[in-house]
Amino acid sequence: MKIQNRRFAGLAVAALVSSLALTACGSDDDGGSGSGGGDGMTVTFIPKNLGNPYFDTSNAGGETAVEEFDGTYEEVGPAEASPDGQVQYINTATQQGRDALVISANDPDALCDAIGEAQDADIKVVTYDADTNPDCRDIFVNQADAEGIARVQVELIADQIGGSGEIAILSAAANATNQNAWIELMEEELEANYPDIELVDVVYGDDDDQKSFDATAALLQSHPDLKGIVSPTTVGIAAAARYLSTSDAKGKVMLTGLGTPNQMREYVKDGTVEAFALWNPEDLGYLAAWTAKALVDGDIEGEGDSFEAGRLGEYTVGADNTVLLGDPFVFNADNIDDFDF
Ligand code: RAM
Repeated sequence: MKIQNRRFAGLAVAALVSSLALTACGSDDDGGSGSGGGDGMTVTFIPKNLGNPYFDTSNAGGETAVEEFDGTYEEVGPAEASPDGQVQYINTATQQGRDALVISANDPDALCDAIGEAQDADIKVVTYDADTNPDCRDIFVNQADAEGIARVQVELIADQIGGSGEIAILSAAANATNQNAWIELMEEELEANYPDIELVDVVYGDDDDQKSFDATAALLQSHPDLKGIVSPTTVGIAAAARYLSTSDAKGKVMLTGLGTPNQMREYVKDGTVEAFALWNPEDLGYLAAWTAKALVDGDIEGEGDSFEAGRLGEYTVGADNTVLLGDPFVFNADNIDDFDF
């Protein structure tokens, strides 16, 4: 764990703290019928699902940005993290003639037809958090470099289990582009650098609390020698921590992955979890909204173009029309109380 703290020491905690604000629920707000001009830009955020504190925080950042540029913000989305549910909301936003959509995709392909229709109607489409295939959206706002996200999780679990033994992954939805990319890179990292760690299972909790809780119980049953679980989803890691915290496996089966400090605090304090990682979700939503504005205003079209993202400053669109927020950050007992999201 100390290794990771050193590795990520370059990240200024103070900067992260100062850029975090208390966030309220980012659900529907002044629903605004589409405009396509007039008073201000209309921006619709479509998260993977509603009711996930991670998206409440990121979308609150989006709402702040939209307010800053005098646009109209709304958040809509499915209760379950499914692409079908998202397609309906994309279609509705298209009919309403919104100016921009900001989407965390539940599937790399399944949204592309609906997104194409939105683009035909002159709507700019930004993905954030979870991308579609690059050719079906305008720009992807990436929370952190995928290799870095994968590496930090492998380092954390390797450190926590003493460098050898069986581990499993508890993921989100089986088609989630972000988790699948990270899992593939974690597998490569394990293979290349951790010969004594065996990945024995990958299971899916669909970013649903109860399914993730049950999947944790099932993992422990089917793998009695399991030494660690990596859950690269804020929903999964919180559910797994809740399960472990009252089970005999507490402190014996280690758990890490990607979590929010507020959801994980009690499990860090009670010794269930040593350390986990994430980025700043509020900044992610904030940056995604400013990216949408730059697209609608015609300030950016693709790679090489730069724009101002409010308090975050200037960003440049990189390869594959991607904008990169920053680095992942490791949370542990020493720093978790510095954060409130
Ligand atoms: C969940 C979602 C989201 C992911 C985070 C880490 O909230 O799956 O897409 O980025 O976890």
